[in-house]
Amino acid sequence: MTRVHADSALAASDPDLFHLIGEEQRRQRLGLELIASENYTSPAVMEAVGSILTNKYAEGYPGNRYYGGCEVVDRIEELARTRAKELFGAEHVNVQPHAGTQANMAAYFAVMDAGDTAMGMNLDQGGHLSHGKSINFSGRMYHFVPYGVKREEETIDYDEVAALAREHKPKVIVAGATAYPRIVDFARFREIADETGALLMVDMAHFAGLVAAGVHPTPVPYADIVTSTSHKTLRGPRSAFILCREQYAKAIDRAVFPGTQGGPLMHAVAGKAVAFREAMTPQFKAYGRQVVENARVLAEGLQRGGVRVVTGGTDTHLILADMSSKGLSGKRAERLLDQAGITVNKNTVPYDTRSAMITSGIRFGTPALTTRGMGQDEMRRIATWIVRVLDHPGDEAISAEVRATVEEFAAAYPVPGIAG
Ligand code: DSN
Repeated sequence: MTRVHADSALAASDPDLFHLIGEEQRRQRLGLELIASENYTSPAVMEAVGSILTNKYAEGYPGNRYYGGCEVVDRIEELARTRAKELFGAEHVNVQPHAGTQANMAAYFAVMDAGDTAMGMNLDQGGHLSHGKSINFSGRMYHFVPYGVKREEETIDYDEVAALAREHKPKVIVAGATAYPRIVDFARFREIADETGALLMVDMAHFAGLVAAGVHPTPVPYADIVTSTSHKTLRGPRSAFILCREQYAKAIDRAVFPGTQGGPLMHAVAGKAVAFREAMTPQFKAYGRQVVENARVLAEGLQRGGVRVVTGGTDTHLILADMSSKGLSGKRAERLLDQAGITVNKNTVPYDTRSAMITSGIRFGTPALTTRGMGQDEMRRIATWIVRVLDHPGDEAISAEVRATVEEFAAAYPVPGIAG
C-alpha cells in the first residue's frame, strides 16, 4: 500500500505514479549508475524544470513571439543564451531544441536540402542514430556516407575520413560520437572540411560537460555548428542546445522554430540556464577533472581483471569494454551486472560480429558516480565487483553477494534530490 505524504500533491492525486517514482528513487539510490550518458541533475535544475514555466507558450524568440505574456520568459531565455555563450565561448546559441536528435535535425535542416550528402561516424563503431543511420530520419532524408575506426588501433581513421570527403564532397561532416573513448581531433576534421568545401558540425553531447569544465578540448573554434544535449556530462535537464558561428545564426534559429519545432519548453530552457551557471563554478571544474580521472582508474581496474578495453584506455568519461574477453556477449553482461545492482548498457565494439541487440561490448561511464562524490578508491572497488560478476556468470550466490555489497556501499553516497 502506498503511503500518502501530506506534502505531496502527487501522492494525494495519483498514488500509483507517486509509488512508481518512489521505486525509481530507490533504484537510483541503491544502484551504481555507470551508463555513460546518464547523470544526476541538481535539485535547483529540477526545481526550474518542475516549475510553473511549463504553463507558458512562447513560439518565437525573445522580443519576437507569437504569444502575449512573454515578457518574463523572454528574460529567462536571454539568461540561458547569455550563459551558454559565455560558458562555451560561442558566437550564437539556440537553447530551444528539446533533445539531442532534434538539435541535430535542426542543424541539418539549416544547412542542407533533402538528398544532400553528409558524412557521420558509423553507429556500429561509436556514432549516433542521428548521424545518418538508415533507420533514422537522418539516413532517410540525406545521403550519409559513414566513416569508422582503424581495425587495430580502434581510433578514428582520419585518412579514411579525408579520402571519403574528397570522393563524396559532403555538404556537412559530422564529428562526435556516443561510444568513442578518445578525444576527437577537431583540428584534423576542420582541415578535411576546409580542403573539401564541407561545413564541420560537432555533436558534443557526450563530452559537453568536460568541455565546460576545461578538461577536454573545445570544438567551438573549429566547428561551424556544435550541437549538444544538456543532461549527460553537462549534468543539466534532459534537453539540448545548438552553438554556431554568427553567419549561421539566422538559419539555425529558423531551422529550430518554425522549421522543426513548435513551442519551446520554457521550463526546460530555465533548467538549462541553471545548469549553464552551475557549470561555471569551481566545483564543476573539480567534478569534470574527477570524471576523467575516475574513468581512467576504472579502465585500469577492468584491465587488471582481464577485461579488454577498446583502444586500450580512455581520455574521457567513457570506457568501451569488449566482453568477448570474458566469453560473454554485451547483452548477457548487461543482464548479469544489472542483477548485481550495476547499471550499464550493451554496445557494439568496432567490427563487432554480433548485432546491435546482442553486441560484444559494454559501455561504462563515470559522470553519475562522480556526481555522487565517488573517487579513485571507489572506482577500484567497483572494478573488482564488475570483474567478479563477469567471471561468474550464472552464479546466483555471487550475484546476490555483490548486489548486497553494492547496495550497502551505494547508500552511503547521496544522490542529489533524493532524501536518504
Ligand atoms: N542515448 C544516448 C547515449 O546513450 O549515448 C545517445 O542518444
